[in-house]
Amino acid sequence: MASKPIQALIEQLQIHQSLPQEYVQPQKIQIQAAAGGAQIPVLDLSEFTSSAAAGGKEEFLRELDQACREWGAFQVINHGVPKDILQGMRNAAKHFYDVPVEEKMKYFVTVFDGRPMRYSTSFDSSRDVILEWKDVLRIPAEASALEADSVWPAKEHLPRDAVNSYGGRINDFVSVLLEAMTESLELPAGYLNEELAGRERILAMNFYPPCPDPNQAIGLGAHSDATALTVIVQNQVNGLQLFHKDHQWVTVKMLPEALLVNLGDQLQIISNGRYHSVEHRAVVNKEKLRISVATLIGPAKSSSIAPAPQLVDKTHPALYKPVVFKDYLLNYIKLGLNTRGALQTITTAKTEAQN
Ligand SMILES: O=C(O)CCC(=O)C(=O)O
Repeated sequence: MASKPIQALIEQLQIHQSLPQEYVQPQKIQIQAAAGGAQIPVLDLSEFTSSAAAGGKEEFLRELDQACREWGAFQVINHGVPKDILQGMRNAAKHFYDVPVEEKMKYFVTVFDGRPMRYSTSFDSSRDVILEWKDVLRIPAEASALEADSVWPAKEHLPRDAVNSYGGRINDFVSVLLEAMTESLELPAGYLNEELAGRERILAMNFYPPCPDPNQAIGLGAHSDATALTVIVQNQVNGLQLFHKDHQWVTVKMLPEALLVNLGDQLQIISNGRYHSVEHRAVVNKEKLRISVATLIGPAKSSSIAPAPQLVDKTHPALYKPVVFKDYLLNYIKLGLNTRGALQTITTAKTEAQN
């Protein structure tokens, strides 16, 4: 059980220079990604949004479909979110990190109780036996001036305009992307945007400080996201790894102005397993602070999620039972960071027969 952020540990570590035992991962976790050149797909969204694009919409949809089936993740360029808004978000996250940790302790929580603002460490520091080398601030992705006082840190700790501008533009981007996915799945126009109407949008600012022994620690343990999709920007430091069945763990080499998209469990369910939620983790390093900002996008908590009827037939039986997103989330949190654990609880006998 961790009673303070890693940032608060660091001064002590400068004296001891060794990794506290509670952060040492078991030997069986292979921290290093396989060497080699595998790289996740890069998609140019302007091929979907602009009628003048050279590659053409069909080609974009084909690449999107392949990326969602094979990787469950991709980078997007020409996504429509201006560079200054991306940089504003990175700066806002760094601004929060630079606030003295004593001042931030008033936001720090160790319980995972669904409150809208959570500044914490590890995944669930009240239960994790081995801790992740990560502090995180989780807040709603957008907030009105009135709401912000209760669900965001104080203005002087987090620049609100920058976060709101980013949250709004990412939401627009997600609407376009969901429409493209709807087309690539050959679902009726608007299908995924309707499934995700009134969507949950959480912004997680992840802080991975330099670690005295990165080969023994992990920043974020392997998992797939409970949500529908996650959009990530980061500072210039890589560390996110994705699992691919042929290449094993692949370190994402993030293009500076790209958005990274990870598919989550809800898209795997809605697409009846045609698209898959990607298992991912974050590794740490000895020299540099890594900051990633993840926008986690899920259905409204009360939405019932099930495979799209258009994707279910005799040869493609429903692989998942319908589930209310709120119940799925509660189960996911109860199981802890556990790859596929929550998905397994809603798989049908057909899924088991296929595996
Ligand atoms: O740090 C990263 O790049 C991954 C973040 C992430 O997957 C998450 O916050 O859920």
